[in-house]
Amino acid sequence: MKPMVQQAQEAAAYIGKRSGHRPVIGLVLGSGLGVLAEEIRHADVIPYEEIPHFPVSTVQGHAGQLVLGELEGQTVVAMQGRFHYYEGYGLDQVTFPIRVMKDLGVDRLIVTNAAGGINLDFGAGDLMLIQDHINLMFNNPLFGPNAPEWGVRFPDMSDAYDPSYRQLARRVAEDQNVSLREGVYVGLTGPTYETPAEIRMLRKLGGDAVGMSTVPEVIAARHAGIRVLGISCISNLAAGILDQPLSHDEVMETAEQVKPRFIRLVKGIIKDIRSV
Ligand code: R1P
Repeated sequence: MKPMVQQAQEAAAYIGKRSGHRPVIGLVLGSGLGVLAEEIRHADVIPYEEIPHFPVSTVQGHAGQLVLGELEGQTVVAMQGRFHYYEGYGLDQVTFPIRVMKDLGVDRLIVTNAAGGINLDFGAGDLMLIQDHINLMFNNPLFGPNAPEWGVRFPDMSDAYDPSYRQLARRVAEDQNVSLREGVYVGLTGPTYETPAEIRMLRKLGGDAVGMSTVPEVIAARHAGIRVLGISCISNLAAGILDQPLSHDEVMETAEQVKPRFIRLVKGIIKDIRSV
């Protein structure tokens, strides 16, 4: 097998041939949130299976295609569908698209996800600005020999979620009169949802929301020197808070309701993200 660095270069070269857009902003769209990509103008859509070395999406609500084009005057590349560890991919594969984005010229990334609310003040349908994360996947996409072409051996994670971007997001939310929560995202492997006891533990550890993605992508992005903004859509309150079972259908339904607010907020952020 070819080294991942070369695989990413080949994937980026293929995308560069398929599209004339030269994106500088990357978007990872979470469960049910892929609809944002429909706002992209002059879009070139490339199904993942056509891109050399790219994994394919297997989860409902993740279309499995890259969308390149213009959004709010910026050239973007959006992942309409991401990869998760629980799908059986290694974290190097989960984060492969981030490497490809970097090779395409992306230096800013907006990651989004659907997450369960741990913080008892949160409600379903809230949007949460990710302040920081806790990696409870017991793995790291940087395990193994370091690729110096991609980044340093020991990346700093103290400001993984860019403070200036967070400030921008707060300002945009205020201008739009949208309530924006803020908190710590905890990344677990899934695919089971958490137990009530696990949720109590995560709350004690300082988590506000929980999900099965985002953390590896953000680690890879920071390794590559990409600045990151993260937004969680609180799709439900996590196990044990309300007396009801959790389901992916509910996650998708909430994403559907949040859609207009989510789209407006992210577009507002994209409009100004190059100026901060
Ligand atoms: C569970 O309903 C799924 O929704 C979230 C979880 O991580 C899990 O994959 O998806 P995203 O994180 O991709 O939004």
